[in-house]
Amino acid sequence: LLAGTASAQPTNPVPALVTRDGRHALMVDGAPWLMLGAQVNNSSNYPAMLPQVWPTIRAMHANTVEVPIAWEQVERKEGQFDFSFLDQLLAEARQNNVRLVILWFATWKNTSPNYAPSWVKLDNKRFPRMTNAKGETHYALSPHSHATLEADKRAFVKLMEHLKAADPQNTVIMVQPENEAGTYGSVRDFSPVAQKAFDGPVPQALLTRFGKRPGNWKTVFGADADEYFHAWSVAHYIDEIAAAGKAVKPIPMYVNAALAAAFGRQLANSYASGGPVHHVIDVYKAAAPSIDLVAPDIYARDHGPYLEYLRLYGRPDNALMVPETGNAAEFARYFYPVVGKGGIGFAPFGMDDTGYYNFPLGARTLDAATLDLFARNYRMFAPMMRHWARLAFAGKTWGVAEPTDPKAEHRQVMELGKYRATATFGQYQFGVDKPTGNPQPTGGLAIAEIGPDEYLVAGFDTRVTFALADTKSGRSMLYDRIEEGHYDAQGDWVFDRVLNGDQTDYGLNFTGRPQVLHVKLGSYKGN
Ligand code: N0T
Repeated sequence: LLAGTASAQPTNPVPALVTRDGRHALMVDGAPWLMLGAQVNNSSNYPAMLPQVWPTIRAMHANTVEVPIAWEQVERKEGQFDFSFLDQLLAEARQNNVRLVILWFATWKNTSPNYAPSWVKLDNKRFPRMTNAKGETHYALSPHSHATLEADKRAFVKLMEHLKAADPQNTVIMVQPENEAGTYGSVRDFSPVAQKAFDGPVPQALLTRFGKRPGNWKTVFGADADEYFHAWSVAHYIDEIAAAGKAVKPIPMYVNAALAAAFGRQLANSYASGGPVHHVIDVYKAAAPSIDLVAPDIYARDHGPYLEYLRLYGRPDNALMVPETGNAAEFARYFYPVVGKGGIGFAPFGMDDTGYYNFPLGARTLDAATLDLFARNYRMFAPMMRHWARLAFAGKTWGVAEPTDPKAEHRQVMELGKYRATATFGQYQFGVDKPTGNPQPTGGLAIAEIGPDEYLVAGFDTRVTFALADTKSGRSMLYDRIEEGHYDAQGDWVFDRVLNGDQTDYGLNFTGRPQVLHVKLGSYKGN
């Protein structure tokens, strides 16, 4: 319209992970975003499969889909690149009004090089595999090969260049370089080149992070030396790839972990050693400054370990995100502690209709009833996800999932500051009976503080009561006003009715109906 108004054109900020006061937000289009995610099956990364992806994604009401892009698919012949699937994926994601997370399956996919092109995975001479402690060839590619790193990096940079050109609207909001990196069956690479590095000095960044004095790996880290060395080597390799990609387009990048046991310490050759398991998060932080966060793939069904993983990975220096979780019914409720702890995203794995089910990790079959347990959460949260993400970034959210440990007595407590909320599971709505748990563990509840003495409360298959946290205040709490309503497509609150009487006198009941409440609490002197 006018010359020199270029700066007045609408800008499209690149997605970013921001941290403030030890809390995190994934900024998408300039505001915090809550990833109501889903990950497709591994081999759904071809155009012919997409018609079997979108119906499931739509049924879930997901707003973000995680899809692999494989090195073998974009560079089948060395130096010849083909991003036609990515183009198709971008177009169809936009039609379906969802954002994307790209999973770069390359040097390591569940630790193996199966997704590397044939010219890589069949050429041990040029792209060496690791050597185990016995001197035998190990299946995994070595993180100490410069040639492998350069080849992977070159393809990844091409991918990011393509994204930069083909995705000015940032349909892709995050990228995951590699997938479940690390190594099964050998704690580290014992090849001569690796051994030489192992006998050499520990890098300064790691010494600083751990407050250690200089030395070689064994003298500095003792029993942890082998695994820390491997974690450093793998993380550093991925960091170089991520940094080169970010130099093209600086969108958030994360790595996902095939987890070690939540409690206790296993032998390092019994899990993906060198991957971002919880006890090496600090190694990753030192080795991979270009990686925005490390994330747990949680397939543990039990409440205890699940919550422990959330605790281990949700840190002031590490945003909580669950990029993969089981798609069996009992995983759906874990959405609530994730969003309650300010998590930026949650994604069940295997969400398409291509006929593969990774039981016992996930569902035996993804039937409609199972799918709907995930869908009901997203349906309810979709219109308020921006609102929720802002509140989470401000540290004003809580959430619980139905526990299965008998010691928990079907009860979870949330300390909200001035108030305490107690959630119980498997009780009649009148609330005089003891909680016995739901027929299957489906209960989940999230609470956000939206104003003084006022809370947004939403969930399913849960009862909740509020009380003053200070039981000796000489005051009694009452429900001043409880509004039931919903958020509209613009994210504004729409009042439907006031809850009172039986609906509030004995506690608030969340059933299988989607229910969002605004609960205003009050108190009076006397008890
Ligand atoms: C996950 C998924 C996919 C015997 C498994 C979990 C995804 C990857 N890996 O369906 O392969 O790409 O990130 C590995 C869990 C191993 C447990 C072995 C139990």
